[in-house]
Amino acid sequence: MLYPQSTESRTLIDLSGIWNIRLADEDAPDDNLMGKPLEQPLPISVPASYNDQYPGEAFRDHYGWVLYQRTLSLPALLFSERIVLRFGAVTHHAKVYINGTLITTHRGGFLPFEAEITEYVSPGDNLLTVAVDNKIDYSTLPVGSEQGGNMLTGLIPDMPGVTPKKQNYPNFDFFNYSGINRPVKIYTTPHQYIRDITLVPTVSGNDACVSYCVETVGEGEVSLCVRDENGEIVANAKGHKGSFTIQNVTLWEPLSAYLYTAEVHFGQDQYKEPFGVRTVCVQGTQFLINGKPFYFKGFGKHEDAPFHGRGLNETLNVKDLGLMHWIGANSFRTSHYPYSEEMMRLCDREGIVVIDETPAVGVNLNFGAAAGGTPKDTYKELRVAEHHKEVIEQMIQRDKNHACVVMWSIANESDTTTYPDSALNYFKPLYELAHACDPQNRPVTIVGVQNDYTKDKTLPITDVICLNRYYGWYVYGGDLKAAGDSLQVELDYWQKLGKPLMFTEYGADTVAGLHTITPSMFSEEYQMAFYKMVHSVADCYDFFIGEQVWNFADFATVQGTMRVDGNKKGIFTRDRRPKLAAHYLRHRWHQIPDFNYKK
Ligand code: GCB
Repeated sequence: MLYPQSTESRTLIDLSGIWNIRLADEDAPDDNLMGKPLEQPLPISVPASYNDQYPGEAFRDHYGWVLYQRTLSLPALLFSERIVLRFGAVTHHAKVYINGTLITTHRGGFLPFEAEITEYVSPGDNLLTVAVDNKIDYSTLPVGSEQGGNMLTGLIPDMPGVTPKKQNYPNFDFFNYSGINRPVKIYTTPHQYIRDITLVPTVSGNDACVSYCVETVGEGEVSLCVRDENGEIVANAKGHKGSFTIQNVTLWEPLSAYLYTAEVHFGQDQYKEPFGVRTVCVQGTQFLINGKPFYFKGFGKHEDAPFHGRGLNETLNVKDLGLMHWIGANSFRTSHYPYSEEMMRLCDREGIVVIDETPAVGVNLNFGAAAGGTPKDTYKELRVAEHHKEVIEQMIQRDKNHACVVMWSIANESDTTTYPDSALNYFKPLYELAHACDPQNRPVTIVGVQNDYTKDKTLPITDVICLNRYYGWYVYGGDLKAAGDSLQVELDYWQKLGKPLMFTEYGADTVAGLHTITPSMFSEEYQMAFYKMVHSVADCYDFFIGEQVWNFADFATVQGTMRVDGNKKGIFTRDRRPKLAAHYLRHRWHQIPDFNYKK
């Protein structure tokens, strides 16, 4: 799906601003009432999560549907064109009505969707209503408890007369921020239009050969004009499919980005797709970018900020990438869902390398909030298989042209060891699907949870072994010697597989400002000692090709005994102040080259 833009043939209207909102019920709203103005609505900022915009549990812990509404005032001059309404992301399920008519629905809270609305709108005022459901359960990604019930059952007997409030219990460790989290836009195209563009670069010597495919609707000829960053034409092509050559190409390199623009013409329509030329592949135990062994230095992150929640915050995106440059990082993973298109475009431009992850988190009923009792076969109990395919397809479809994306992560911390065959049967087709969907055929991974790795049959089929490891925190917390020794035992095990391995998470909760002479858990000194311990082990292994620490910054989670005002494993605080470990990592990462760190 193309990112909406204004060109010589397309008009773009951004609907960001103050909308109306009304909290609704657990059950879907009555379609027949969606053409009426909301009763006693409150103002709400879009895009942003609604949870932190008002004080009180009603907003923060809302369970179920909310109704958003605004007037769409459309100029008459748009009406000779095709008019499209597009949502960057609505978390988690949306029903969209115009003037009371249901025009589209979408499930999944982190990917865009759109609908042509030409027939449903008239010049002047129209009423746009968006019903949004934030319920998570065994059928959603991410996974939550069924029916808003607390997953921690069995600790106490049933208490007669006690009815716990219904709320979302995430089977994952981040707050279930909800609402219209990304921009809503209207754009026009001519009636015969460009639907999609696919670009696949290869490099040979000093030149790039880029094969392309332009999908269109209607009759007509396609032509492409490719410009460099100075606006000079470097290649031309004609036809829906084909290839063009860029001579003396400037490569897109990590931290040294270069973007070309493919200006595509079809009839009256024009679209400008930025793209970078770089190659990615796994060879033996190395991860090659532009044919050179790359070493990942960076973070697992979140889209998370005070007030905005998970809503698009472009100031914060610029700030975060600035901090990555400051600290010497070159990469991050979009833990645990695809990030905004705006962030992906920024990473293309800034040369930040991205591991792009689906929202498949919590696919594990023997872990976290779901754990306890007899072991469960996650893949028999959850109802996410079809939706999991959908999110893989939609994520790759959205992000396929981004130079910054070098690998797809199709899940975070699924249960791969309680019923190893069940997990393998579930994941093998998904792994193959991801490869089949990607025209650039990037490596595909599944991020592994700390477990009895010797039983795991799933991770070994992936292209890069990506591990989340908490030796020194959840395992051997406070005993960094035992932690380091166990880490070594585990790395010795994986080394035999002959594939590259990296850490996609490792970290320790750290309360900013808490200092101890002798490093002890939760202090800034312990966080630094923890990282030094892991690095002293990992640096000894050539097949260890990257370190992404957990987390870039402190972030909000559900309330609970495990979290004091959220997860505190940030290298930066939630307001982006550095903890002690930030200075240590900065020193280390500026000394580690992006390429050829390991032999
Ligand atoms: C993990 C999860 C991440 C959590 C982290 C933690 O393994 O992937 O979502 O936040 O651990 O801090 O416990």
